[in-house]
Amino acid sequence: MKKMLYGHFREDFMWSTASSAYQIEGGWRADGKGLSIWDKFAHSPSRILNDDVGDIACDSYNKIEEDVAILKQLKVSHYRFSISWPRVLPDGTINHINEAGINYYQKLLNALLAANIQPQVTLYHWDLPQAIEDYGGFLNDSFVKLFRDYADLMFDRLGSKVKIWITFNEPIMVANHGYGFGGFAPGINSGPDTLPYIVGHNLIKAHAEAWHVYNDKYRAKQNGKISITLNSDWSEPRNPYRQEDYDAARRVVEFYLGWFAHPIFNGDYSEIVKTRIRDRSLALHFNFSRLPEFTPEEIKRVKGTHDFFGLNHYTSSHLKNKYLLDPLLMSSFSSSLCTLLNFVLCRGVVTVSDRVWLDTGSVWLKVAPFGLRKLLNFIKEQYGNPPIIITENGVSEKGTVDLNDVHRNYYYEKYINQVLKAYLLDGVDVRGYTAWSLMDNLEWAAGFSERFGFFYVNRSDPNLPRVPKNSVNFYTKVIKSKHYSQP
Ligand code: GBH
Repeated sequence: MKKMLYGHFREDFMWSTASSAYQIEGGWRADGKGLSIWDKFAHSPSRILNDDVGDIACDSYNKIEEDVAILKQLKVSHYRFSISWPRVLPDGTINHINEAGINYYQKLLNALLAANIQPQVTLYHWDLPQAIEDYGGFLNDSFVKLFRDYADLMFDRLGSKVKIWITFNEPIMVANHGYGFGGFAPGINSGPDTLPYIVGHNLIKAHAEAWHVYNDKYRAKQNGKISITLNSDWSEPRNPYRQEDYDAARRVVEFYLGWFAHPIFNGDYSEIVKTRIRDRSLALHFNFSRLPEFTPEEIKRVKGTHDFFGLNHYTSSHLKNKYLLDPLLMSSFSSSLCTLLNFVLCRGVVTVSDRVWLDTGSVWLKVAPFGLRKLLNFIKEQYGNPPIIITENGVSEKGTVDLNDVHRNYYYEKYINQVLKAYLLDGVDVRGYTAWSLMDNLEWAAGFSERFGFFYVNRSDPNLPRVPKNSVNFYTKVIKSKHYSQP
């Protein structure tokens, strides 16, 4: 039997839990807020399971006190939430500032600080102002300046109270699911190989500009840290004795995490990403690669725009090499078929999940704690041993409400123990851990059906009370002991 590890994280370890604006705030038209792409998406038929919408969500817009009270109950040192861009800038531009929206975040920040909870603030967690989308959204490179101006305003108005900033949450989801497969807002289904690369390129440039604004104008007086949050599963070779499976597994992480991490940490896209996309583009009779190129000045501007590595991680899979189907054949598939085949297969691999791994309330999420330790080590080796903040990790349930969520305790126990191993045994510089999520909320296209929260939100009661699940006690115990050991 494997021994559990006993030991301590750093004294200043950040124990956090998270949420995002569209998933919890509601108040979709309150006090001058503009519409976001998720407002529009959710109101289109059949985009979200059961046609759920985030109009009210958990009503956090009107429940600052309740939310801070449950954070206090959890005893977290930090809380990660996001700002709704159209709430503060209804048309996306600084031409029209919605003071009522800024006021909400000021009040939330004040309440958190009064409770001695440090904020970790995400500028963009998927709710683009619809007004920007109407001009092409992330496909239009004026997006870079719009994001820069928005970030500048937030640093100016809120920055004295914030020490941790995150520019974008999971840019790959924005690119692939928003503009490639269409399962997320704005719901554009163009296939995985065209628009997502343009979107990704603009996201990287916008991130870099926000980092530079902070660095040049605010860092000296506000003394905070700013970076980006990337998500990745861990990919384990199906057969580690087969070099081609090993290479395939690695290629997936390089494509997935490396798409964004490589330019930001190492400069430019990695060779493997550049070569593969170029080869496939040429085989499809393009006379250029569909992956945009950075100019040498841009490479310099982007490289090093990080103060930590923000990581979201939930699950792992096994990977087998798969020789690419004939690219012309692939291109003749409808994009919905490509959705089925998915991003990964289009890159020459097949995903298999281990039947031994436990199922959860999300089809994509199998419990495989070892993967987090491996991914942390991958980041340490590939990106120069950066300080890492785990900005999300967690598990869901579905169906009948059971407040005795022992499966969640099990998940957190095993995953946090792997983080401790990475820190103590492998020397990975882990600075914080964030459990997703504070409370049950709108799980994007899955609506309210998948529940990740520590607190159950009773949606049949108009007051939307937050009811603690068993895992509240578990997480609180872990935090209080400041270390982790098997209870
Ligand atoms: C995070 O994304 C988000 O940041 C957070 O807002 C969200 O609530 C949380 O996870 C839980 O999902 O539908 O089979 O194509 C996590 C990464 C990757 C999870 C893509 C959902 C969809 C797989 N996500 N995945 S599928």
